[in-house]
Amino acid sequence: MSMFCHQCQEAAKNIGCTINGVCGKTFEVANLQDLLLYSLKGISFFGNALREKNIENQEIDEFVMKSLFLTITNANFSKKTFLKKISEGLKFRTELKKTAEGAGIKFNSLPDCATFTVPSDYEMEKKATTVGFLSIENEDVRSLRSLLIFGVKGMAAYAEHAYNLGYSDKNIYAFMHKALAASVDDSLAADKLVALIMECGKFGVDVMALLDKANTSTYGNPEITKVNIGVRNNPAILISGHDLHDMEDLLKQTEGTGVDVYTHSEMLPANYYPAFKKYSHLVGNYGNSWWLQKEEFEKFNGAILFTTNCLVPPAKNASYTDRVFTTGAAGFDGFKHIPDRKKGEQKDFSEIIAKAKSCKPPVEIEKGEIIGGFAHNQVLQLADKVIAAVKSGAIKKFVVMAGCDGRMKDRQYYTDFANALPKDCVILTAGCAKYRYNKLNLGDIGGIPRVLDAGQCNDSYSLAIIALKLKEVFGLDDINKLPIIYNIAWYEQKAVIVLLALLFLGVKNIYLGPTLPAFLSPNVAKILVETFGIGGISSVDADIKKMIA
Ligand code: SF4
Ligand code: SF3
Repeated sequence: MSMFCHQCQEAAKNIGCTINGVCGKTFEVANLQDLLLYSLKGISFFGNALREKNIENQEIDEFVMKSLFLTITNANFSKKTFLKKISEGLKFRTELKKTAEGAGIKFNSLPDCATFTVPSDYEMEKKATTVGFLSIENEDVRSLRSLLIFGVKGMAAYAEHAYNLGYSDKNIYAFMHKALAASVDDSLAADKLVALIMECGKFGVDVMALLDKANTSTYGNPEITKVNIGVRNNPAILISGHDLHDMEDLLKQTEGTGVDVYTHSEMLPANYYPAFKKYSHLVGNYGNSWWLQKEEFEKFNGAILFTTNCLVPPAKNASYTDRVFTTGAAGFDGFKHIPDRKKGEQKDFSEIIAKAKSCKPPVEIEKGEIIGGFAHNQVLQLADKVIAAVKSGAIKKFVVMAGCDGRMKDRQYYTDFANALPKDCVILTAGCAKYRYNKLNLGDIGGIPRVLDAGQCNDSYSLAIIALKLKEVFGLDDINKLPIIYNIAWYEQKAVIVLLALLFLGVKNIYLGPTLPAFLSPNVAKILVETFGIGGISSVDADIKKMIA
């Protein structure tokens, strides 16, 4: 075994990747990600203790958040980035240790993550093979800590997008430290870890609310929008990932240059924001969800910018390698990386724009329009219509099909499920899961489209707000009495925080697929089933019978 990673839905054999990642991550990068996480645990060991004395270090809080984001699935594949981050992390750990000693904090003993040293890259790589999740012997403890840490990784991703727009919450940083420190505390019994996982869900709600506030205060509330999926005849840039501040900088810098901008995958919802819709060179969305990028990037012809996940390592003979740029948490040795913006300035995208100008226009792969923009503010404006449709029986059920898409063949289930749903059901979606059914012609119910797309995966928050509003309007005492069913697709760790947030809000009986997480031990899975009614999916027919009944 050269590595062990079990954090995403593609984990080999639904156990874990052990040779290289199914995602394309090399074993070296996987191990270095483990070591970076381990050093963050060491940092948090001190950071958490210091917080009890009200001593905080903003720079280190931000480092922890950004580093966690680097380790989520399909964000960063760059070995040199991880070597650098581990060195930086160990310096921060030393700084915090000194601060703790200076503050008179006494520790009975220090865990290895708080003391280990790696004087060379070689030592670093050697140490990295010993600190992954398999080093936790008890499978239930390993499972609970995994669930907690993967939730925190998703939380960090959303926190960073909010941070990039100038929004942050110290309590969220404090929870990251608390959770990371708890994950090396062998005295914590399982019930304490379960409580922390629930608390993680609470901060999941908070971080999505924070990001919602950051996005909507900066760019306006998403509104119903028809998004063009065809192309124009100009050179162009395709922007992928989730970071709206990058979107803003790119649109500003490309305006008037003759270079068009298209969104890709999770950036599609940028088209719904008033502040972006005003740019006439934002043409629309190109392509589908992340896993189809190898073929679609060949055809796009222009420059491509990854602001976050999901990046797929290119084939050796890919024509587009020199056209791809990364920024923020995204990284791949071989793609050019655009550095962070300096305070108060824009990121410098001039190199991407120059590259785009030398490229041919995109090849058209689709034509037409898709509709979206049904985030909470917009849906609540339609509340009367929606409520009337529910009361008259025109809408029988809402089906939340939010989350992630992925390349497993089994995900055809979601297309078939959407197609097979009775015509009086409306799908509420968010995240790249939508690409499995957002181009089907599912029609509408009295003018309400049968697929309502709220936005990116973090906009699952919108779906929760809508559910809470409906609960209030219908005078119900329990969110589970609403005519809403949850059939959620997961892939990476942002979906883990979304799931924990829904559980914290009291949502029960969520169907989770296409497979249950590899990191759930039988006992932990049992807790989730017995406490929250979480279940897996089976066949479309059987599930429709079960869920719609
Ligand atoms: Fe495997 Fe997923 Fe980990 Fe990649 S992120 S190594 S696919 S479990
Ligand atoms: Fe998709 Fe990667 Fe999760 Fe933001 S882009 S939802 S998988």
